[in-house]
Amino acid sequence: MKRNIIKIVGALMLVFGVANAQAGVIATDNAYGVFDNSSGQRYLDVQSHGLIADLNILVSFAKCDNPVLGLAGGQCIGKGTPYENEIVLRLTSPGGIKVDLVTQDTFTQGSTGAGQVAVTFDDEGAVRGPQVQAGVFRPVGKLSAFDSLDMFGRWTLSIGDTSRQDPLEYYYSQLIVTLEGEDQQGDPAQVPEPATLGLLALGLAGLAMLRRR
Ligand SMILES: [Ca+2]
Ligand SMILES: [Ca+2]
Ligand SMILES: [Ca+2]
Repeated sequence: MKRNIIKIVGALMLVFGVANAQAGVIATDNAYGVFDNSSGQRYLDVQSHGLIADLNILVSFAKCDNPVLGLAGGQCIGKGTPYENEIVLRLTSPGGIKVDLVTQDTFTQGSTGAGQVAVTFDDEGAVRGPQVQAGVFRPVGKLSAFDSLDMFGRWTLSIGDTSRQDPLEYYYSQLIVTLEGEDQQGDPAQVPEPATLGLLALGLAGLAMLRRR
């Protein structure tokens, strides 16, 4: 009996440990779209609560000379100027705080186009180059504006292309969050959560009661 209780407490702690390690992708959108002298929105719905220690967002897109790449993505087909200066991306929190990721003229017109790329916008990322490239880069605004907010609710990614021709293609996005109490690598912090401590106390109390019997 005592051994069973130890097993149960151990299993519960394991479950809580795993649930606590939720840094990483907390919401994804995959609704492909083409924007050309137009704008639109994509929604990233976060179902659980937690205070944000750090938030990054990955956006996969393509900005090529005509024609569009379509769902297949890949390299640019047209080899002319991709007009990367037309790209606009902005993230808005459930409570309405807006952070610009890319604005008009953040990038130069570009030369031949990078094809479909995945760019992670991260305050702690590298300094942006003049042209679109895949990687981890600092956004125009500061994503730290979202720090210590509850992540729960509907996040909005606004996507725009500011001029005709050479459409912006959107593929997918991911909201990546480290919660308070987790370290910046996304592992659970070494300090046990109160909930885990509570469980441990319950387990120990159970053991003590058994022993008394
Ligand atoms: Ca940060
Ligand atoms: Ca970050
Ligand atoms: Ca355009």
